[in-house]
Amino acid sequence: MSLKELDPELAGVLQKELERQRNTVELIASENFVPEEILLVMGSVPTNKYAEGYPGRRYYGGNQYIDEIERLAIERAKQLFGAEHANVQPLSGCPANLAAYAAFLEPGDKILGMSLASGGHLSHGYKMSITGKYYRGIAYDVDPETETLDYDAILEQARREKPRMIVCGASAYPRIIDFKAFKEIADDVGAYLMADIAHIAGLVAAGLHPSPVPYCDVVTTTTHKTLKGPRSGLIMCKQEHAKKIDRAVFPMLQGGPHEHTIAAKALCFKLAMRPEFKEYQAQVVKNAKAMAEVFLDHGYRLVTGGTDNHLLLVDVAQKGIGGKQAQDALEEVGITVNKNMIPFDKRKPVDPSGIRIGTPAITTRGMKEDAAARIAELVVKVLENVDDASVKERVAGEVRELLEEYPLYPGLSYA
Ligand code: DSN
Repeated sequence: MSLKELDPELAGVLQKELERQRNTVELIASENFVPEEILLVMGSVPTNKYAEGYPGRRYYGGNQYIDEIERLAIERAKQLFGAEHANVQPLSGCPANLAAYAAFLEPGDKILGMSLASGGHLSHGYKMSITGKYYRGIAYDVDPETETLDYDAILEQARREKPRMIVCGASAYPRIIDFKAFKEIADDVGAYLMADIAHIAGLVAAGLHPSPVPYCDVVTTTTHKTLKGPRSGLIMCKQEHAKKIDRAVFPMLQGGPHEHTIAAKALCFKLAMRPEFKEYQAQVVKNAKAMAEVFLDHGYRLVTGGTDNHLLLVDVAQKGIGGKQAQDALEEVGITVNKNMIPFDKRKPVDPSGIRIGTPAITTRGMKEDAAARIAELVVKVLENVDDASVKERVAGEVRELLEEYPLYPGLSYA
């Protein structure tokens, strides 16, 4: 029986989501489209299996092939990132971060992480997150003038605050992060150093962004952003911390690992070692730069003045538009972005001053600089005519026309 016959209601909604993905320009910097083979593996039979423990040390029988799958994922993750140890069981980014803290810290210990407005993440010790309730989160900001990381200022703050752990890595920072500089700061104050490379993991794997692995006690990431794998997480660390990390993931925080997703991660890591992956990541960066140029040409202010990676932050408030208004107007024409705080934002997170734009998803669809620039022109047209229905209608038509050249999952159907 087909899914459509078994559950027409669900099949219908899945089809609508597929069509939405096909018919919109996806510019959310943390999103991507996985290869169909990853979709296939995510829907595979290891989902039926309980496998608490680690390869060779399971609490359930019947895990001989599951062990092989998990070992493949571990070995490939280590090879891809040059890591001494990898734990492939974290369910996603926040659980990976919590496990990293749980491995190294006691409740109440101080974490020094990047502030949300500067581009940090909730799970880096923010008060609304469990990481800010169990641990004491202190935030560093970027430099108010350049909006880039000021390593001297962070060093001073670290000397003052004496954190037990320093967290580097960001969700909305368009520039290169100097992990070596962070290591020097961590060593100076005797703190552990953690990097959360969820956003830039693909660039790091491709050698297009310096790797934190040689410098950090622990490195966490999601696997579904620039890395283009299943929605999941990964922790890497030095061998000396391996036991601590493994124990923090299981049994401290998680139960049965999602081995079907671990299988998909094994495939993702293999694909990330291919030359095509490196070319893809290089194109992601080129596309982001091409978009940045268009915004600058139209007089828009970009946070830090541009980008070195897969994303840019456009200060729309400077043009008299709220981040939410910009996001909504773009959604109307079939362009998806997210509203985002900018450093030292004077507006509230629900309607901040910026929008964040990323190129991983459009690059996966095959777009190069010309298409990226064309999209940026369409974004500008909408931002300059947020209340003009006829302009938005014309842009929506152009969006549909453009997307026809870049089919997504052409053979897939749920309905
Ligand atoms: N939600 C991710 C992002 O958009 O950056 C981070 O968790």
